[in-house]
Amino acid sequence: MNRSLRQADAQVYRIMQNELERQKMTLMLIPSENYASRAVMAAMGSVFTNKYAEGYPYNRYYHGCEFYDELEQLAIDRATELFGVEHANVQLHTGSQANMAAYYALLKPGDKIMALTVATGGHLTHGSPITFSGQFYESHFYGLDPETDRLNYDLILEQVKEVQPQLIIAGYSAYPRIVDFKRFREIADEVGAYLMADIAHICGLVAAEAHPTPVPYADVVTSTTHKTLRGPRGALILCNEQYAEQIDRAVFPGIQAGPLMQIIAAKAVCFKEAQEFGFREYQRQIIRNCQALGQALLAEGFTLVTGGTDNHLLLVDLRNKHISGREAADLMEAAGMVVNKNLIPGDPGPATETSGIRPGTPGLTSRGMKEPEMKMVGQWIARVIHEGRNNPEVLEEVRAQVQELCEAFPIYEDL
Ligand code: DSN
Repeated sequence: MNRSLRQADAQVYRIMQNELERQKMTLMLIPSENYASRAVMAAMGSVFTNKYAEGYPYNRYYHGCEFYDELEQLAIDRATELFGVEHANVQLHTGSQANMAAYYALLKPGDKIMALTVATGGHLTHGSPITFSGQFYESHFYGLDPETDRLNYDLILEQVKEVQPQLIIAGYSAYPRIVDFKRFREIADEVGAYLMADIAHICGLVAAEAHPTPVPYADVVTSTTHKTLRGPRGALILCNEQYAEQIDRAVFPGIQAGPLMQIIAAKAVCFKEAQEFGFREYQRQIIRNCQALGQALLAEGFTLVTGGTDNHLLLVDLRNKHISGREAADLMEAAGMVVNKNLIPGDPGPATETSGIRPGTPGLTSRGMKEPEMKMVGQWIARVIHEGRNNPEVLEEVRAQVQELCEAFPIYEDL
């Protein structure tokens, strides 16, 4: 029991060391990823993993929960303060479960939900027929404006009036522009629907007021905690007192049993970090970096969906480069730049191939990189996509430049 990981399991230790090296020496361009702080990781790997604490603070089904009550209440208090909301449930294991719990709290099976399709930037759990959300509920979708690829609120209102959903979902995995949650509230009110905001991607931006908050407008806000917020892999739900009991009951005992208290500890740490000096500036730099990366790609002849970005991600339409998103991402990975392939609006390709990539800047910004580095990264992406096919020397040259940059902006120096 007292052996170190290295002593107890040399294989897992070796794999972990390899992954650490990969993270150190490659550029994290996946917009939903980030580097959690050492403090967040320490809380995740702590004695809090050893205890069941089913229930909620000061109302548990297990004995011995004295410190778990204190811990979870601290996490809840920090979350409500950070987001300016009356209630937070911090027990959700994942973003998908947060969405499941929100639907379970507000809807009956067969009720109508309405969101953006996955193909245009929505999430699988927003009604895709291959998930519970499209099978337990009647899912409908609103579209983007075909001219601008942006949310067109007048068009959404028309579509919503036709469907008359019980729940409207505002929140996206690949939408590079500001979301007008106030306008969504007005649309929901027109048909008497609940409004759920899924802010998983923009959670850190919202916490830092670098993106307008949905809190005054949405009935329920769901989010992960590990993306722009830079906390542990997990999720939460925010709501006002009106829905607090419904939400808590839907989470436990509704869809989850034992909370991951070590993750709740790490969430408490990340909520504190998000209120510390520097976090607001970090979030603003993520956006500036993303805009600088977008400018660099535009200068290299790339097409950006909507022409640019207001947030932490870009959606690059590769059709004029005659390369699929999958192949571009493969080439970039070979050069040390890890990005998602991604469907673009109106994409003719399958999700496994796609016509786009979705680069983002939370990870690079956590390393301390700024606009000049974004310009270099944009030029490397262009070089790899323009010249990298069947050209291992180009990939090697760029990989060496990437590694030099990684060494200049280290992560986890003492690991
Ligand atoms: N996996 C998240 C993302 O990458 O956007 C969504 O679940």
